[in-house]
Amino acid sequence: MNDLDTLLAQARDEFSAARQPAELENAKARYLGKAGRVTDLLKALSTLSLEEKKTRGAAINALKGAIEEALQARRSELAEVELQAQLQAEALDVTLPGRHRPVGGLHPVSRAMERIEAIFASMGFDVADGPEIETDWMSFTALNNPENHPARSMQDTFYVDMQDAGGRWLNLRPHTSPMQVRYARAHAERHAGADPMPEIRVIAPGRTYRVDSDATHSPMFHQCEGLWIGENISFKDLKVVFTDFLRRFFEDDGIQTRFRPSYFPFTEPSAEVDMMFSSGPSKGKWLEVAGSGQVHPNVVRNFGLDPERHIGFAFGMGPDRLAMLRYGVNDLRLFFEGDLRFLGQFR
Ligand code: 2NM
Repeated sequence: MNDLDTLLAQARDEFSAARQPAELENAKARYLGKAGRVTDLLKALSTLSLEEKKTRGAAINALKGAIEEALQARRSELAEVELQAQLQAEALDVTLPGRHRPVGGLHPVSRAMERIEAIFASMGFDVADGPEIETDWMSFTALNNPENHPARSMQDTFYVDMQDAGGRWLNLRPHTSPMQVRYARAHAERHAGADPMPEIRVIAPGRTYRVDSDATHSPMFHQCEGLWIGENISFKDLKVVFTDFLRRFFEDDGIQTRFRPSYFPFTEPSAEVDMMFSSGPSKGKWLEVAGSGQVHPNVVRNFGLDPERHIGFAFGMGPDRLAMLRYGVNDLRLFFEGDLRFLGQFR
Protein backbone atom coordinates (compact mmCIF):
# COMPACT_ATOMS: atom_id res chain seq x y z
CA MET A 1 0.00 0.00 0.00
CA ASN A 2 1.49 3.39 -0.98
CA ASP A 3 1.24 6.49 1.21
CA LEU A 4 -1.82 7.80 -0.66
CA ASP A 5 -3.78 4.57 -0.15
CA THR A 6 -2.90 4.68 3.55
CA LEU A 7 -4.12 8.28 3.77
CA LEU A 8 -7.39 7.36 2.04
CA ALA A 9 -7.90 4.44 4.46
CA GLN A 10 -7.25 6.76 7.42
CA ALA A 11 -9.71 9.35 6.10
CA ARG A 12 -12.40 6.69 5.65
CA ASP A 13 -11.82 5.41 9.21
CA GLU A 14 -12.10 8.91 10.68
CA PHE A 15 -15.21 9.69 8.66
CA SER A 16 -16.82 6.44 9.86
CA ALA A 17 -15.88 7.25 13.44
CA ALA A 18 -17.65 10.63 13.27
CA ARG A 19 -21.05 10.35 15.01
CA GLN A 20 -22.19 13.95 14.45
CA PRO A 21 -22.14 16.18 11.33
CA ALA A 22 -19.85 18.65 13.20
CA GLU A 23 -17.33 15.88 13.98
CA LEU A 24 -17.40 14.86 10.34
CA GLU A 25 -16.70 18.42 9.17
CA ASN A 26 -13.73 18.60 11.57
CA ALA A 27 -12.37 15.37 10.10
CA LYS A 28 -12.85 16.77 6.59
CA ALA A 29 -10.76 19.86 7.55
CA ARG A 30 -7.91 17.60 8.63
CA TYR A 31 -7.69 16.23 5.06
CA LEU A 32 -9.10 18.81 2.68
CA GLY A 33 -8.79 22.04 4.73
CA LYS A 34 -6.19 24.78 4.20
CA ALA A 35 -3.73 23.00 6.51
CA GLY A 36 -5.06 19.55 5.66
CA ARG A 37 -3.05 16.47 4.70
CA VAL A 38 -4.12 16.53 1.03
CA THR A 39 -3.36 20.24 0.73
CA ASP A 40 0.10 19.58 2.19
CA LEU A 41 0.67 16.90 -0.44
CA LEU A 42 -0.30 19.32 -3.22
CA LYS A 43 2.03 22.01 -1.85
CA ALA A 44 4.86 19.46 -1.80
CA LEU A 45 4.48 18.97 -5.59
CA SER A 46 6.49 22.16 -6.23
CA THR A 47 9.71 20.37 -5.31
CA LEU A 48 9.20 17.70 -7.97
CA SER A 49 10.21 17.57 -11.62
CA LEU A 50 7.64 18.22 -14.31
CA GLU A 51 7.30 14.53 -15.13
CA GLU A 52 6.94 13.55 -11.46
CA LYS A 53 4.44 16.40 -10.94
CA LYS A 54 2.19 14.93 -13.63
CA THR A 55 1.94 11.38 -12.19
CA ARG A 56 2.05 12.42 -8.52
CA GLY A 57 -0.45 15.25 -9.12
CA ALA A 58 -2.87 12.92 -10.88
CA ALA A 59 -2.57 10.41 -8.03
CA ILE A 60 -3.23 13.10 -5.40
CA ASN A 61 -6.21 14.39 -7.37
CA ALA A 62 -7.60 10.86 -7.52
CA LEU A 63 -7.04 10.59 -3.75
CA LYS A 64 -8.82 13.92 -3.22
CA GLY A 65 -11.76 12.73 -5.31
CA ALA A 66 -11.96 9.49 -3.36
CA ILE A 67 -11.84 11.33 -0.01
CA GLU A 68 -14.59 13.72 -1.14
CA GLU A 69 -16.66 10.76 -2.23
CA ALA A 70 -16.19 9.07 1.18
CA LEU A 71 -17.06 12.35 2.89
CA GLN A 72 -20.23 12.74 0.87
CA ALA A 73 -21.28 9.16 1.59
CA ARG A 74 -20.79 9.65 5.34
CA ARG A 75 -22.69 12.97 5.24
CA SER A 76 -25.65 11.19 3.68
CA GLU A 77 -25.49 8.41 6.29
CA LEU A 78 -25.46 10.88 9.20
CA ALA A 79 -28.29 12.90 7.68
CA GLU A 80 -30.33 9.70 7.31
CA VAL A 81 -29.64 8.71 10.95
CA GLU A 82 -30.69 12.18 12.09
CA LEU A 83 -33.86 12.04 10.01
CA GLN A 84 -34.80 8.62 11.41
CA ALA A 85 -34.21 9.84 14.99
CA GLN A 86 -36.40 12.87 14.37
CA LEU A 87 -39.16 10.75 12.85
CA GLN A 88 -39.02 8.45 15.89
CA ALA A 89 -39.17 11.35 18.33
CA GLU A 90 -42.06 13.00 16.57
CA ALA A 91 -43.94 9.79 15.85
CA LEU A 92 -47.69 10.35 16.00
CA ASP A 93 -49.92 7.32 16.53
CA VAL A 94 -53.16 8.40 14.92
CA THR A 95 -54.84 5.20 16.12
CA LEU A 96 -54.56 6.21 19.84
CA PRO A 97 -57.86 7.13 21.50
CA GLY A 98 -58.34 10.87 22.00
CA ARG A 99 -57.62 12.46 25.37
CA HIS A 100 -60.98 13.43 26.81
CA ARG A 101 -61.72 15.67 29.74
CA PRO A 102 -64.00 13.71 32.10
CA VAL A 103 -67.30 15.41 32.78
CA GLY A 104 -68.55 15.50 36.38
CA GLY A 105 -72.14 15.17 37.47
CA LEU A 106 -74.40 15.32 40.49
CA HIS A 107 -74.60 12.36 42.86
CA PRO A 108 -77.90 10.47 42.37
CA VAL A 109 -78.96 11.33 45.92
CA SER A 110 -78.24 15.01 45.22
CA ARG A 111 -80.34 14.73 42.07
CA ALA A 112 -83.21 13.25 44.09
CA MET A 113 -82.80 16.01 46.71
CA GLU A 114 -82.91 18.70 44.03
CA ARG A 115 -86.10 17.21 42.56
CA ILE A 116 -87.70 17.10 46.02
CA GLU A 117 -86.71 20.70 46.75
CA ALA A 118 -87.94 21.99 43.37
CA ILE A 119 -91.33 20.26 43.70
CA PHE A 120 -91.98 21.48 47.24
CA ALA A 121 -90.69 24.96 46.41
CA SER A 122 -93.29 25.09 43.62
CA MET A 123 -95.94 24.37 46.28
CA GLY A 124 -94.75 27.32 48.36
CA PHE A 125 -92.45 25.47 50.77
CA ASP A 126 -89.28 27.11 52.03
CA VAL A 127 -86.11 24.93 52.09
CA ALA A 128 -84.20 25.05 55.40
CA ASP A 129 -80.92 23.55 56.48
CA GLY A 130 -78.88 23.78 59.67
CA PRO A 131 -76.69 21.98 62.22
CA GLU A 132 -75.99 18.25 62.04
CA ILE A 133 -74.78 18.24 65.66
CA GLU A 134 -77.70 18.87 67.98
CA THR A 135 -78.73 18.93 71.62
CA ASP A 136 -80.90 16.31 73.26
CA TRP A 137 -83.67 18.85 73.57
CA MET A 138 -83.71 19.58 69.81
CA SER A 139 -83.33 15.94 68.72
CA PHE A 140 -85.75 14.36 71.21
CA THR A 141 -87.39 16.42 73.93
CA ALA A 142 -88.93 19.08 71.68
CA LEU A 143 -90.36 16.28 69.56
CA ASN A 144 -92.33 14.82 72.45
CA ASN A 145 -90.03 11.84 72.98
CA PRO A 146 -90.32 10.59 76.59
CA GLU A 147 -87.10 10.71 78.64
CA ASN A 148 -86.75 6.91 78.44
CA HIS A 149 -87.60 6.54 74.74
CA PRO A 150 -85.39 3.84 73.12
CA ALA A 151 -84.42 6.18 70.24
CA ARG A 152 -82.35 8.14 72.75
CA SER A 153 -80.23 5.08 73.57
CA MET A 154 -76.58 4.88 72.59
CA GLN A 155 -77.43 1.80 70.50
CA ASP A 156 -79.55 3.96 68.19
CA THR A 157 -78.06 7.46 68.32
CA PHE A 158 -74.47 8.63 67.81
CA TYR A 159 -73.36 10.82 70.71
CA VAL A 160 -70.58 13.38 70.39
CA ASP A 161 -67.97 13.44 73.14
CA MET A 162 -68.56 17.15 73.62
CA GLN A 163 -70.94 19.48 75.45
CA ASP A 164 -72.38 22.79 74.31
CA ALA A 165 -71.94 26.11 76.20
CA GLY A 166 -74.81 25.16 78.52
CA GLY A 167 -73.15 21.84 79.48
CA ARG A 168 -75.56 19.76 77.38
CA TRP A 169 -74.32 16.62 75.67
CA LEU A 170 -74.55 16.66 71.89
CA ASN A 171 -75.66 14.09 69.32
CA LEU A 172 -75.54 13.64 65.54
CA ARG A 173 -79.12 14.40 64.59
CA PRO A 174 -81.06 11.15 63.94
CA HIS A 175 -83.62 13.01 61.76
CA THR A 176 -83.96 16.53 60.37
CA SER A 177 -86.87 17.43 62.67
CA PRO A 178 -84.55 19.59 64.84
CA MET A 179 -84.33 21.89 61.82
CA GLN A 180 -88.13 22.03 61.67
CA VAL A 181 -88.16 22.96 65.36
CA ARG A 182 -85.54 25.69 64.83
CA TYR A 183 -87.40 27.02 61.80
CA ALA A 184 -90.82 27.00 63.51
CA ARG A 185 -89.46 28.69 66.67
CA ALA A 186 -87.74 31.44 64.64
CA HIS A 187 -90.93 31.90 62.62
CA ALA A 188 -93.08 32.15 65.76
CA GLU A 189 -90.69 34.70 67.26
CA ARG A 190 -90.46 36.80 64.08
CA HIS A 191 -94.24 36.91 63.69
CA ALA A 192 -95.13 37.20 67.40
CA GLY A 193 -98.37 39.17 67.70
CA ALA A 194 -99.23 38.96 63.99
CA ASP A 195 -102.85 37.97 63.60
CA PRO A 196 -103.22 35.81 61.66
CA MET A 197 -99.66 34.55 61.77
CA PRO A 198 -98.32 33.67 58.27
CA GLU A 199 -98.32 29.93 57.67
CA ILE A 200 -95.24 27.80 58.25
CA ARG A 201 -94.48 25.82 55.11
CA VAL A 202 -91.00 24.32 55.08
CA ILE A 203 -88.99 21.25 54.16
CA ALA A 204 -85.73 20.27 55.86
CA PRO A 205 -83.51 18.07 53.67
CA GLY A 206 -80.09 16.87 54.81
CA ARG A 207 -77.74 14.31 56.31
CA THR A 208 -78.83 12.31 59.34
CA TYR A 209 -77.15 9.63 61.46
CA ARG A 210 -78.18 6.44 63.21
CA VAL A 211 -76.33 3.38 64.54
CA ASP A 212 -77.40 1.02 61.77
CA SER A 213 -75.59 -0.61 58.82
CA ASP A 214 -76.77 -3.23 56.31
CA ALA A 215 -77.97 -3.46 52.68
CA THR A 216 -80.83 -1.03 53.37
CA HIS A 217 -79.35 1.10 56.20
CA SER A 218 -76.29 3.33 56.24
CA PRO A 219 -75.00 5.03 59.44
CA MET A 220 -75.17 8.28 57.47
CA PHE A 221 -78.32 8.62 55.40
CA HIS A 222 -80.51 11.42 54.12
CA GLN A 223 -83.85 12.65 55.25
CA CYS A 224 -86.28 15.23 54.08
CA GLU A 225 -88.97 16.28 56.47
CA GLY A 226 -91.85 18.60 55.70
CA LEU A 227 -94.03 20.80 57.87
CA TRP A 228 -97.13 22.83 57.11
CA ILE A 229 -98.72 24.71 59.99
CA GLY A 230 -101.66 27.07 59.52
CA GLU A 231 -105.01 27.78 61.10
CA ASN A 232 -106.50 24.44 60.14
CA ILE A 233 -104.21 22.40 57.93
CA SER A 234 -105.62 18.89 58.01
CA PHE A 235 -104.93 15.30 57.02
CA LYS A 236 -106.69 15.88 53.69
CA ASP A 237 -104.10 18.59 52.89
CA LEU A 238 -101.35 16.10 53.75
CA LYS A 239 -102.89 13.53 51.40
CA VAL A 240 -103.16 16.00 48.51
CA VAL A 241 -99.69 17.49 48.99
CA PHE A 242 -97.87 14.20 49.42
CA THR A 243 -99.69 12.34 46.64
CA ASP A 244 -99.06 15.24 44.26
CA PHE A 245 -95.39 15.27 45.30
CA LEU A 246 -94.97 11.53 44.61
CA ARG A 247 -96.68 11.74 41.20
CA ARG A 248 -94.39 14.59 40.15
CA PHE A 249 -91.24 13.09 41.65
CA PHE A 250 -91.69 9.76 39.83
CA GLU A 251 -93.40 11.30 36.77
CA ASP A 252 -96.29 8.86 37.13
CA ASP A 253 -99.72 10.52 37.37
CA GLY A 254 -101.31 7.15 38.12
CA ILE A 255 -99.49 6.67 41.47
CA GLN A 256 -101.86 5.69 44.27
CA THR A 257 -101.20 6.38 47.94
CA ARG A 258 -102.39 4.74 51.13
CA PHE A 259 -102.12 6.25 54.61
CA ARG A 260 -101.74 3.35 57.05
CA PRO A 261 -102.28 4.09 60.78
CA SER A 262 -99.04 4.11 62.77
CA TYR A 263 -97.39 5.72 65.76
CA PHE A 264 -94.77 8.48 66.19
CA PRO A 265 -94.26 10.48 69.40
CA PHE A 266 -94.34 13.78 67.43
CA THR A 267 -97.59 13.28 65.53
CA GLU A 268 -101.16 12.33 66.43
CA PRO A 269 -102.75 10.74 64.53
CA SER A 270 -99.81 9.23 62.64
CA ALA A 271 -99.63 7.28 59.40
CA GLU A 272 -97.13 5.44 57.23
CA VAL A 273 -97.39 6.55 53.60
CA ASP A 274 -97.46 3.68 51.08
CA MET A 275 -97.45 4.22 47.32
CA MET A 276 -98.06 2.04 44.26
CA PHE A 277 -96.78 2.74 40.73
CA SER A 278 -99.32 2.50 37.88
CA SER A 279 -96.80 0.63 35.70
CA GLY A 280 -93.30 -0.82 35.80
CA PRO A 281 -91.75 -3.80 37.57
CA SER A 282 -93.24 -3.05 41.00
CA LYS A 283 -96.78 -2.36 39.73
CA GLY A 284 -99.34 -3.75 42.16
CA LYS A 285 -96.96 -3.70 45.14
CA TRP A 286 -97.39 -1.22 47.99
CA LEU A 287 -94.07 0.47 48.82
CA GLU A 288 -93.54 2.27 52.12
CA VAL A 289 -92.06 5.70 51.36
CA ALA A 290 -92.69 8.05 54.30
CA GLY A 291 -94.04 8.64 57.79
CA SER A 292 -96.51 11.39 58.51
CA GLY A 293 -99.17 12.79 60.76
CA GLN A 294 -100.82 15.78 62.41
CA VAL A 295 -98.20 17.57 64.54
CA HIS A 296 -98.69 16.67 68.22
CA PRO A 297 -99.93 19.57 70.43
CA ASN A 298 -96.86 19.21 72.69
CA VAL A 299 -94.61 19.72 69.67
CA VAL A 300 -96.59 22.79 68.55
CA ARG A 301 -96.15 24.17 72.09
CA ASN A 302 -92.39 23.59 71.77
CA PHE A 303 -92.51 25.60 68.55
CA GLY A 304 -93.68 28.46 70.79
CA LEU A 305 -97.22 28.34 69.39
CA ASP A 306 -100.71 27.70 70.75
CA PRO A 307 -101.82 24.21 69.60
CA GLU A 308 -105.48 25.32 69.75
CA ARG A 309 -104.80 27.81 66.92
CA HIS A 310 -101.82 26.47 65.01
CA ILE A 311 -102.61 23.15 63.43
CA GLY A 312 -100.95 21.22 60.66
CA PHE A 313 -99.13 18.16 59.40
CA ALA A 314 -95.56 16.90 59.15
CA PHE A 315 -93.92 14.11 57.22
CA GLY A 316 -90.52 12.51 56.92
CA MET A 317 -89.04 10.56 54.02
CA GLY A 318 -85.75 9.10 52.87
CA PRO A 319 -84.30 10.63 49.68
CA ASP A 320 -81.86 7.67 49.48
CA ARG A 321 -84.75 5.26 49.14
CA LEU A 322 -86.59 7.54 46.71
CA ALA A 323 -83.40 7.70 44.59
CA MET A 324 -83.16 3.87 44.68
CA LEU A 325 -86.76 3.58 43.46
CA ARG A 326 -86.40 6.27 40.81
CA TYR A 327 -83.09 5.00 39.40
CA GLY A 328 -83.63 1.25 39.95
CA VAL A 329 -80.78 0.74 42.44
CA ASN A 330 -81.11 -2.35 44.68
CA ASP A 331 -78.35 -1.76 47.26
CA LEU A 332 -78.21 1.47 49.30
CA ARG A 333 -74.48 1.03 49.95
CA LEU A 334 -73.68 1.69 46.26
CA PHE A 335 -74.56 5.34 46.87
CA PHE A 336 -71.86 5.76 49.53
CA GLU A 337 -68.92 3.72 48.19
CA GLY A 338 -67.78 6.40 45.73
CA ASP A 339 -67.28 3.94 42.84
CA LEU A 340 -67.21 6.12 39.72
CA ARG A 341 -68.26 3.19 37.48
CA PHE A 342 -71.56 3.25 39.38
CA LEU A 343 -71.89 7.01 39.91
CA GLY A 344 -70.91 7.80 36.29
CA GLN A 345 -74.16 6.23 35.09
CA PHE A 346 -76.20 9.10 36.51
CA ARG A 347 -74.74 11.96 34.44
C1 2NM B 1 -91.64 11.62 60.34
C2 2NM B 1 -92.91 11.11 60.46
C3 2NM B 1 -93.91 11.94 60.97
C4 2NM B 1 -92.02 15.07 61.59
C5 2NM B 1 -92.53 15.76 62.66
C6 2NM B 1 -91.93 16.97 62.63
C7 2NM B 1 -92.14 18.08 63.55
F1 2NM B 1 -91.04 18.85 63.61
F2 2NM B 1 -93.11 18.83 63.12
F3 2NM B 1 -92.42 17.64 64.74
N1 2NM B 1 -91.05 16.97 61.62
N2 2NM B 1 -91.13 15.80 60.99
C8 2NM B 1 -92.34 13.72 61.20
C9 2NM B 1 -93.61 13.24 61.32
C10 2NM B 1 -91.36 12.91 60.70
O1 2NM B 1 -90.58 10.90 59.86
C11 2NM B 1 -90.75 9.55 59.57
